[in-house]
Amino acid sequence: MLDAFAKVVAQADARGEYVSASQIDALSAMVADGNKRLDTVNRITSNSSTIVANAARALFAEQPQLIAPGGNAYTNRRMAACLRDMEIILRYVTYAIFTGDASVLDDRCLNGLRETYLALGTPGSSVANGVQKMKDAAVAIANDTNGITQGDCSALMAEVAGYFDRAAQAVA
Ligand code: PEB
Repeated sequence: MLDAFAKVVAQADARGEYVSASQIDALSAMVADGNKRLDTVNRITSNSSTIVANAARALFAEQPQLIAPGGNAYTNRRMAACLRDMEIILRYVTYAIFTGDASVLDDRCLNGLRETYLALGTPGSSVANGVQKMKDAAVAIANDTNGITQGDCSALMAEVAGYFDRAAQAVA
């Protein structure tokens, strides 16, 4: 599990080099925009239940076979497992946003997840669809300019979207 700083050090060490000026510039920009990152994590975290519930509702409206008898989210036990999985994925995405690095998401959540769903007979493409819906909701909440000082959050929002895309691609 690395953060953006530790990753740069690991890469530099693997080459036996000092941390480069361009790497320092990139990390410096990340620090300068740090409050945007923390606000983003705070907003997504404090709206996590809404994000998960709405994404799941939209997924089941689009793919009603999942909640029909015999479906992969049919019975309360499977429904609970499904909501829990979405919550877990969202939680690891917030860790990645926080650290500015995907390694915690990769190592602790996505590694082997596709194989797990294959073994369970859970459709990974449907999970990916649910993750995309969480992405849209999370970005809308994080990027809401209502009532705050407006700044340019486009790079950060692209980064946030990228972590969701990474999770969706890992299971699709
Ligand atoms: C991954 N999910 C399930 C299981 C595991 C995970 C390991 C099996 C054990 C269990 O049931 O608890 N666990 C989960 C995860 C991590 C982890 C992400 C990361 C660290 O440790 N069913 C659907 C939807 C989808 C879904 C498409 C979007 O119809 C999910 C939600 N996951 C789902 C379901 C099960 C499951 C288990 C229904 C139960 C499967 C079953 O028992 O039939």
